[in-house]
Amino acid sequence: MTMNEEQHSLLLNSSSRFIPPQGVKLSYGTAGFRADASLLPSTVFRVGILAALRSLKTRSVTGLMITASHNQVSDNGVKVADPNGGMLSQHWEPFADALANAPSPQHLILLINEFVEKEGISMDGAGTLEVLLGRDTRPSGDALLQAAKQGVTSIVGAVATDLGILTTPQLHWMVRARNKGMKASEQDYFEQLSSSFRCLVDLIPTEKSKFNGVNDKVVVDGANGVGGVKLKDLGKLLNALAIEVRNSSEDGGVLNDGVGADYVQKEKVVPHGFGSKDAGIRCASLDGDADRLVYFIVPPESSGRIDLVDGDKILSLFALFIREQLSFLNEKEDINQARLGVVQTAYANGASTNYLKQLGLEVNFTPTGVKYLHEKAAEFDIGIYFEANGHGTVLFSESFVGGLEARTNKIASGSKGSEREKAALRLLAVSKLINQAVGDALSGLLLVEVILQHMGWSIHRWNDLYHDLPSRQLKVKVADRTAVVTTNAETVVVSPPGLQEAINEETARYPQGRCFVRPSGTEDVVRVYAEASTQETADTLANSVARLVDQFLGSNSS
Ligand code: 16G
Ligand code: MG
Repeated sequence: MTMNEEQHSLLLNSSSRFIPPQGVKLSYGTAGFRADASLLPSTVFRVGILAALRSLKTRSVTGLMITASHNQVSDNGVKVADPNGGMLSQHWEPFADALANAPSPQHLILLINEFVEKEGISMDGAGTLEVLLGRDTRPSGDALLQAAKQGVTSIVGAVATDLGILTTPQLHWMVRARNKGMKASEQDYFEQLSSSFRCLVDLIPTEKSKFNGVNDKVVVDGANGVGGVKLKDLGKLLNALAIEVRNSSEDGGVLNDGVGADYVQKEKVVPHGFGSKDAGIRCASLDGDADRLVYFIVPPESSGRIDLVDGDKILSLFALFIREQLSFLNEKEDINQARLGVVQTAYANGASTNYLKQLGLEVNFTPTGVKYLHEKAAEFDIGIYFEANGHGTVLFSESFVGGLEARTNKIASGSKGSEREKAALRLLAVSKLINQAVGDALSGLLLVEVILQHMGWSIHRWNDLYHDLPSRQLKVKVADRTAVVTTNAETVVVSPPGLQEAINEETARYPQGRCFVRPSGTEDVVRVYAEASTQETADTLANSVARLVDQFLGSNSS
């Protein structure tokens, strides 16, 4: 089933215009290819081919996003959105790696022929064959998007639809919507988010409708990326919420430079544009492509430090709200015991896990990376997943949403239903508000905001749900990070032998000590995470374990 003459010459022609840089090996990694933008044209071109083949295989629309998220502005990256709006199917990742690294057009064509045969893809150009393309605000984005277009259209019959500048979650949302036959434009995205937000506001219990927040405005750091601009557009559709956007990329700041969710979460300091004048008010930070969200508080006399309200706390807030709605629903066991599950990674603060368990929730752990958390969360009727870094969402199963729809259809709109009916309406609105394809800072922000209004809570009240254990993260440069192999959602090292025993021995010396190491999926380092009862002991534990990692794998070891 090899390709015909037309296809062969089309690929040969186009790929000879995109020769890969010498001596660079790229890997699809945790979430797509990332590198200095100057190295990427051939990779992006080839990912265009990949996305078109994925569309051909699934007979559905796929997506291709050009972004390097929270990385510096000179970097860029590319990833594929699968037909369901999620990440590229993991069993295609090795093919993505092979494609990106094929040294010549001839090798590339050979690889495609082999793969197409193995996957039983017929290259007949029939049926849906469309790839939606999006990019963030990076200056290299436009040229790379053109390369992606050429890659897509190197497959006979494939159409590349350029959607211009989007957040990553918007593109994923659109791919999902298209394949479900739903309205899928950016305007549709804004309308769905704003109307479900309004619906949730209308369902706020009257006794709580007077918001007790210290300040009824949320101030958002847009990382000088795409998120701030989009949030301004979305904000125009919301009456019940005042959003002030700073670092929106329109005021000349540099993308991810001293701003954004990654910076705020890792450094725990105020981003550029924020300071003591913001003491006590509700602040939030997006990352460069708006798929991460964290909140923070500038304490009085902060000297630059912040109180971080991270992904774990967002998860806890969502879990609390959803659990409350489910308890109303289940009162008469009408919708039978919906299965609610939460998913975290080892980076979740131990205090958050304890809190969630105390609520009686089932807490699951997966390795780092959205694709793993998402997959696990999809096993539940309602699955809430978050990484501490602010990446997460709430997934609703189709059958559960079907049940809610059947129940809420009976309720005349505008009528004052029972608590149970309102709970069903609220859950349905949440399922429409929060992005079902992937973690989305904009929809996450709206859900946080409306839940705070619903509860009548300030950010301080929310932040007081539990107190984080002090923690420390370090990175260690080693000769070969792939020598570290882990199991149990990255909490246990199985190789090199002896390292885990040494970590256990060290950790046991610290009250409330917890520590793990793992190879990064995005950087050439081994990461160390430590938690303990005080900041000082967390720091000491992290440093001691970093030394152990160095002893076992140090740059000088063979
Ligand atoms: C990527 C992942 C993020 C993960 C991070 C870990 C996606 C969309 N993004 O940014 O979820 O937390 O990698 O990086 O999956 P690390 O492996 O370098 O620690
Ligand atoms: Mg991101």
